Amino acid sequence: MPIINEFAYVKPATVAQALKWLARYKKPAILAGGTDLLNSLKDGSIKPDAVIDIKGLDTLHKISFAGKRLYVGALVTFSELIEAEAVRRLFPVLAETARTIGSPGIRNRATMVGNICSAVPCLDSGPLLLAYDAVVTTVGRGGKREIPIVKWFRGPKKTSLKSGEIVSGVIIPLPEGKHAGCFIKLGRYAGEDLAQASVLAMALEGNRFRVAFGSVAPVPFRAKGIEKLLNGKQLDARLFAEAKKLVAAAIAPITDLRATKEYRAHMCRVMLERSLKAALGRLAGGGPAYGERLL
Ligand SMILES: Cc1cc2nc3c(=O)[nH]c(=O)nc-3n(C[C@@H](O)[C@@H](O)[C@H](O)COP(=O)(O)OP(=O)(O)OC[C@H]3O[C@@H](n4cnc5c(N)ncnc54)[C@H](O)[C@@H]3O)c2cc1C
Repeated sequence: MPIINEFAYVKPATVAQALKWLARYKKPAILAGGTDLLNSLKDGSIKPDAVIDIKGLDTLHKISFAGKRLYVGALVTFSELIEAEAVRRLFPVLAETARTIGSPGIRNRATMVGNICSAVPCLDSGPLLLAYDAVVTTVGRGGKREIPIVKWFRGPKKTSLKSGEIVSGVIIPLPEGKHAGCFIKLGRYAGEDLAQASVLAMALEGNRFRVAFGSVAPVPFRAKGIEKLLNGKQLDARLFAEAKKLVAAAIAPITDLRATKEYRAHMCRVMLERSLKAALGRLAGGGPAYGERLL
């Protein structure tokens, strides 16, 4: 499918220059890896008057770990996240999540920041960043902002980014004490498929839990009711059954070409129990290994 809409193409060398270009056009679009943007340009769902290619902004292309916070710059791809030493050592569930995205070709181009800027309900970074209480950092001509991820997603394809701003990166705080996570994604087949539903469970020392869902509501979200039920308790068969009963009220799935809402709801219950058990197993130093298929 060709791109038939005309637009200016600019490639700034600095963030300041990018902000200047952003202010100059009425409907600018930022281009990072292009894995979503190019499709939107081709199908005409967006018609920008300028495409601002930020790939030359080296300051946005860094991963660092300091002060118990992982910083992921806007140009860091999923492949780079999987390879990063701090991610492998301290955030294995981040690598587990990143490995489920698209294919190696997509992961080599697609950025985590582009993923949260596209903000489709099935984005895989959503549950992960919510479970970590991540913070989105932006820069605009009015200055810098830090937006808690819980306030970032405003609806399908809607975020808290203001006009004239660029996302500079994401801060992912390392939780206090020992913790382990598990991401399970339901897809129609192995390969390049978007999530029909996804769950990220995190177990922290002291019987504390974080649970986030994706693809079963207009935006990814933390299931606070389920967390409240589980926190402070030893999980047993009765508690798993009670937690699964809360799933229906927590999610709002739809029926679309990828799945029925009934199937999504059923599988969310299955994935909730499996992800919690896997997170607890990992916290205890056992398996299943990160990346092992649990569906
Ligand atoms: C075949 C295929 C398979 C896929 N599989 C998955 C999958 O399994 N799971 C999944 O979650 N996603 C999947 N995706 C989507 C995923 O590739 C994208 O969401 C990707 O992460 C977006 O990053 P990007 O760098 O390519 O962004 P781009 O396409 O360049 O941009 C995406 C959007 O974000 C905006 N944007 C980008 N960077 C910034 C910034 N720094 N500041 C402000 N706005 C910005 C752009 O203007 C655009 O609106 C798939 C895509 C394809 C084509």
